Formats: sequence, C-alpha cells, structure tokens
Amino acid sequence: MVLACLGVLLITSAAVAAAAFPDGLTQVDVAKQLKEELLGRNPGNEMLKSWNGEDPCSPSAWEGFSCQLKDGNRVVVKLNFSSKGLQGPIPTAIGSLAELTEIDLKDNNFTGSIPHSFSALTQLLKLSVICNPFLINKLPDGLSTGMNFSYGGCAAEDYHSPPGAAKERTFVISSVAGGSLACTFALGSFFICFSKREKRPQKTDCASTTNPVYEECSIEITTNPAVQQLSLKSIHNATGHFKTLIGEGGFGSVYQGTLAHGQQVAVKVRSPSSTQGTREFNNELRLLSAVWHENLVPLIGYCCEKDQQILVYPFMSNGSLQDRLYGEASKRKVLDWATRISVCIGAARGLVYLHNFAGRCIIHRDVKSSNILLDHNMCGKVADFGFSKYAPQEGDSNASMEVRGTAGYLDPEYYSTQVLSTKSDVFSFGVVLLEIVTGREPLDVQRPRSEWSVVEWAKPYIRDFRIEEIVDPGIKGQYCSEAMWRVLEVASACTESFSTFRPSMEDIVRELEDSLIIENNASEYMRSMESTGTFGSNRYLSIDRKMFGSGSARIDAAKFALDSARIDAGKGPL
Ligand SMILES: Nc1ncnc2c1ncn2[C@@H]1O[C@H](COP(=O)(O)OP(=O)(O)OP(=O)(O)O)[C@@H](O)[C@H]1O
Ligand SMILES: *[C@@H]1O[C@H](CO)[C@@H](O)[C@H](O)[C@H]1NC(C)=O
Ligand SMILES: *[C@@H]1O[C@H](CO)[C@@H](O)[C@H](O)[C@H]1NC(C)=O
Ligand SMILES: *[C@@H]1O[C@H](CO)[C@@H](O)[C@H](O)[C@H]1NC(C)=O
Ligand SMILES: *[C@@H]1O[C@H](CO)[C@@H](O)[C@H](O)[C@H]1NC(C)=O
Ligand SMILES: *[C@@H]1O[C@H](CO)[C@@H](O)[C@H](O)[C@H]1NC(C)=O
Ligand SMILES: *[C@@H]1O[C@H](CO)[C@@H](O)[C@H](O)[C@H]1NC(C)=O
Ligand SMILES: CC(=O)N[C@H]1CO[C@H](CO)[C@@H](O)[C@@H]1O
Ligand SMILES: [Mg+2]
Repeated sequence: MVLACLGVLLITSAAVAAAAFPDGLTQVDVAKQLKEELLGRNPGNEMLKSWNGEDPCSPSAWEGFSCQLKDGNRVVVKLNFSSKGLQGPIPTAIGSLAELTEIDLKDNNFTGSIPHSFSALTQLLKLSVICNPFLINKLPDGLSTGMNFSYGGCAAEDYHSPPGAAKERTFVISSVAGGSLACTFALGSFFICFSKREKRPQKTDCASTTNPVYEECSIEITTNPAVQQLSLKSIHNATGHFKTLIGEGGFGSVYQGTLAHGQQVAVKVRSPSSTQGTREFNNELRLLSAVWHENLVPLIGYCCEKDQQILVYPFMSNGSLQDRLYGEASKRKVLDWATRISVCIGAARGLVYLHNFAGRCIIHRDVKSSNILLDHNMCGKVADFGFSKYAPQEGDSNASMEVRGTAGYLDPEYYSTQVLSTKSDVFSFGVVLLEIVTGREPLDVQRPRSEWSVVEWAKPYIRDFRIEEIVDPGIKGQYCSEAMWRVLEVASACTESFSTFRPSMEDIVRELEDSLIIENNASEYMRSMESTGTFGSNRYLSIDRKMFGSGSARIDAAKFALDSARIDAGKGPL
C-alpha cells in the first residue's frame, strides 16, 4: 500500500517536471545548454563569464535572468540579453524555459531565425529582437499570436526615426504612414498585410528544391521586413552624394550605395521630369512593405523629404537579366542556357506569389527583363512594383486604369480592352522567355520591319520547328533541345492573343522546372560521356522535335532524353 502511494507520487512529480522541462531536463540542464550554445559563438563574452554556479536562479539570479517563486521553486520568467554583444544563432534552449513571459534580445547581432523551440513558450507575452540586423524576423508557427513581438532597425543616427518607441514594429508602421504628407496610403490594408505575413509560415522554396542550379538561391538574411524611413542626409552619405550611377529607368536614376551597417543598396531617385508620379511612389511603398518573398526585390527604405522621392532596395550585384542578355555585360560573359532558365523560374515564382497575394492578387503590370534582377547567387528576383495594382474584384468600382507598361511587352488584349488580369503579366513573361531564347530585344526598330517585334518574328519559326534559326548565337549548340522546346512551348502559350488560352504562372513554373531538370540531366549525362571518352565532340544531344507529335504527350522526358542520347551516341563516330 505504501509502495503504491509512493509510486503515484513519483509519477505525478515526474509529470510536473516534464511539463516544465521537456525531455526530463531540469532548469540546471537547460541553463547549462543555453550557456554552451552562446559560448560557441561568443567566447570571452562578459555576461557569459559572470554566469557562475549551476542554477540561474540561485543563490542569486544570473545577469540577464529574472526569476520568480513558483510551486516552491525559483524559475526563470524573464530574459534580458539586450546590448550584450551576442552573435550567432539564438539559443534553442531558451524554448525549454517554459515559464518565460518576456524575452529581450535587443541590440545584439543574432543571426539565423527565431528557433522553432520558441513555439513551446506558452506564457510568453513579449519578445523583442529589435536591432539584430542579420536576423530573420519571422515567428515560428504556433507561437501565441497575442504576443507583443517587436523587431526593426537599429537606432543609428543614420535612421530618421521618431523618438521613444520609434523602433517598435507597430511604430514603424505608423511612422511610415504618417511620416510625410506626400506619402498617403491605406492603413487598413497595410495592417492586414502585416498580420498575414507574420502568420504565414515562410517557405524557402529556393533552398528546398532538389534542382541543382536552383539550390544556391536562399533568402537574403540581411533584409529586414520593417521599411525604414531615411533622411536625405543619410542617403547622401550612403551614396557618396550620388556618385555611382548604375542605371536609368522610367522612375529616374538608380545609384549604388552602402548603408550604415554595410548593406549594399540601390537607391532610386525620382527625376522631376518623371512621368511616373506620386501615385507610383505610393504604390511602391504600400505594396512593397507588405509583400515578402525571396524572389521579389524588397523595399528596405525610403525618403520623401523636400519633394524628393527616393526608394532604397538591396543591391543586386549581378544586374538585370536584360543587361546580361544584350547589354555590355553580355559581351563579357554569356549567360548559359541553364542559368537563363533558372533565373526565369525565380522570377516566375515571385510572380506566382504576387498573383496569389493576400487572397486577392497583385498584378505587376511591368514584367520585363530589366525588372528581373540577379543577386550574387544568380537567383532571379522581380523588381519594381511601381505600376502594380490589386486586381479588380467583383463589386469594385472600375477604378480608372489607363494602359501602362512597356512597349514590346504589352498584352494586346489588355491594350485593346483595358481589362487587366494576371494574364497580362503572363503575356509579358512570355516575351521575357523569348528574350532568353533569342537574346533579342522585344522591340527593335533597327531591324527589318518583319523582325521588329520578337513575338511576331519568332512565331513562324517555332511553328515550322526551325528553332536553330532563332536561338541566341551565344548559346548555340550549348543547350538540350528538349529543354529548349519546353521553354518555347511555354513562351508560345504565354503570348497567345487571347488571354484565356494563356497558362497561369503556376503552370509556367512547373513547365520551367521540368525543363531545367531535363537540361541539367542532359548536360550532366554529356559530361559523364565526355569524361569517359565514349562520346564524340557534340556536347549536347539534339532531339528531333517531330518525334514528340505536337509535344502534348506526357512522356518521361528526362528518361527519353537520356535514351535518345544513347541512341545518338550509338550512331555517333565511335
Ligand atoms: N536593386 C538593384 N540592384 C542593382 N541594379 C539595379 C537595381 N535596381 C535597378 N537596377 C539597375 O538600374 C537599371 C534601371 O532600373 P529602373 O527600374 O529604374 O528602370 P527600368 O527597369 O529599366 O524601367 P522601369 O522604370 O520601367 O522599371 C536597371 O536596368 C538595373 O540595371
Ligand atoms: C533590459 O535591460 C535594459 C538595460 O540593460 C533595459 O533598458 C530594458 O528595458 C530591459 N528590457 C526589459 C524587457 O526589461
Ligand atoms: C554580425 O554577424 C554577421 C554575420 O555573421 C557578420 O557578417 C557581421 O560582421 C556581424 N556584425 C558585427 C557588428 O559583429
Ligand atoms: C507592446 O510593447 C510596446 C513597448 O514595450 C508597448 O508600447 C505596446 O503598447 C505593447 N503592445 C501591446 C499590444 O501590448
Ligand atoms: C558617412 O558618415 C560616416 C560618419 O558619420 C563616415 O565615416 C562615412 O565616411 C560617410 N560615408 C560617406 C560615403 O560619406
Ligand atoms: C466605370 O465604367 C463606366 C462604364 O462602364 C464608366 O462610365 C465610368 O466612368 C467608369 N468609372 C470609372 C471610375 O472609371
Ligand atoms: C536524370 O534522369 C534519370 C532518368 O530519368 C534519373 O534517374 C536521374 O535521377 C536524373 N538525374 C537528375 C540529376 O535529375
Ligand atoms: C555569372 C556571374 O557573373 N556571376 C557573378 C555574380 O556576382 C558574383 C559576385 O557579385 C560574382 O562572383 C559572380 O561571378
Ligand atoms: Mg526597373
């Protein structure tokens, strides 16, 4: 009898301990683990050195810890590591301190993202990660939505922030809204967008994909979702008084610069003569602050002082797709076919996100190769939401929609009916696909009349299976025909005159991904053939398209490519 009672007692106390510390850990174990995790990247840190003894709550609380008596034990209820010069990832062990109500990690240099273990902190009321410039400020799933989460930039004099709680996220939003009379926009949608973004689990498509070229792309960890308002002075400082001009566009000039904490930026200054007025500026602000995806170029700052309208973006070091296709840079180093496809996959994914944004959709309205930028990993990102517009929904008044866009990319149906839909972006994207295939500008009046428009020029060749005659000379003989055909089929479908015949961006992404797999597989296969010396000089296989019928039959194309390569190889000069 006594034994049985003891047994029950043991079980219940074990259950309590397990509730507080998962995996049978004690507070002492967790504290030890926490210290070890921090020491890894912060040897010699003063605060860590002061953590003596085993229990962070006794005999006296460690620096940065606050404890409270609960059920006879002193347990950690607050962590305050603000301004302790800490680096590296946030310790996952913190998630095991189940009684935590407040965590302050302000003013450090934590990197990575907020650990998933934090979702076990059911008592947490406040979490601050303000001023950790390299941290991804995304809450893990399951963390209480009622919690007060603050993140944002540093209080460097560089930043033009209102006093007091200016750095709080909630305040950043209102300062963006009220910061300048010139910048007016709908607060309602702004807030909705923000809360939506926090809840949405961030999928890092780029990193999770198995396809070889794409793997290198990852989310920029240096970017900060809170858009900063910058002073004109700091913009002057960042750009060295607008010293390095990197481009000119419809909005104005684009300069290179460096922000206070070293981030490379592109600074867009609206020229007084710009035809894209205040409305575009406001559009950018409203849209870009809420929209977040690794294949979109985020807005990181803006300035609207003294009638100047300036937008600050992260610098995309490999320039625009256009520059790489037929600019100066293209002459120095030709983009290979696989990279062209992977850049377009990136851009297409960005557009899928826009087209499905917040339950309705955002139409880009100016999809073109100069608005697809390449980061240091050659990951393609869509830029410039200046023309963007939420798609009209049923019941909306038909807001005035004068035709905007760039000649050569314009959807003819949109042009003639002025009815805007996501299929207009699809058309423009199809033109970009033709650009990567042909290496030609969409509209070039220097050429013979019949070749002015790349869409009109290419169509008969595609119809007659004469693709060798339209492919960019720079990649001639360096592509897998099957991959090329897939892209051309997508491009043809995208540029159909009737929008109903065009595919959706989701379909396009799938097709392009298939195409890239085929291309990579074929080139890998060829390399292995070359290295074993069993294959002749033909680097890439060539498949006669007619064998596919009209290309509608779904064959395991990668397998087919390999089989025919074998056939070709067998026929080749051995
Ligand atoms: N974030 C950036 N990083 C690097 N280069 C950029 C960036 N943004 C723009 N550029 C460069 O500046 C050039 C001009 O860009 P801008 O967006 O002003 O004009 P555009 O894209 O030609 O036309 P539009 O005004 O219709 O977008 C681009 O072609 C690109 O080379
Ligand atoms: C953390 O400590 C700093 C000073 O060291 C203080 O300014 C800040 O308010 C504290 N944070 C919390 C949440 O108590
Ligand atoms: C912060 O961490 C990043 C990434 O590890 C590093 O590049 C940067 O130099 C660090 N900054 C400071 C001030 O330590
Ligand atoms: C969140 O915290 C900030 C500053 O600590 C405070 O001003 C704000 O009122 C809090 N918000 C909520 C919803 O508790
Ligand atoms: C910006 O200002 C800092 C000091 O405030 C200075 O060290 C730096 O050189 C300046 N940068 C430029 C480009 O003027
Ligand atoms: C909406 O369309 C109607 C005709 O269909 C037109 O008379 C009206 O001016 C349009 N409204 C706006 C705001 O463009
Ligand atoms: C290439 O294709 C073969 C046959 O379909 C497949 O087994 C292999 O996994 C593919 N390799 C890559 C890298 O996709
Ligand atoms: C293909 C290409 O030119 N890639 C370059 C992109 O930018 C990085 C650094 O900015 C270069 O190292 C790559 O060579
Ligand atoms: Mg642009």
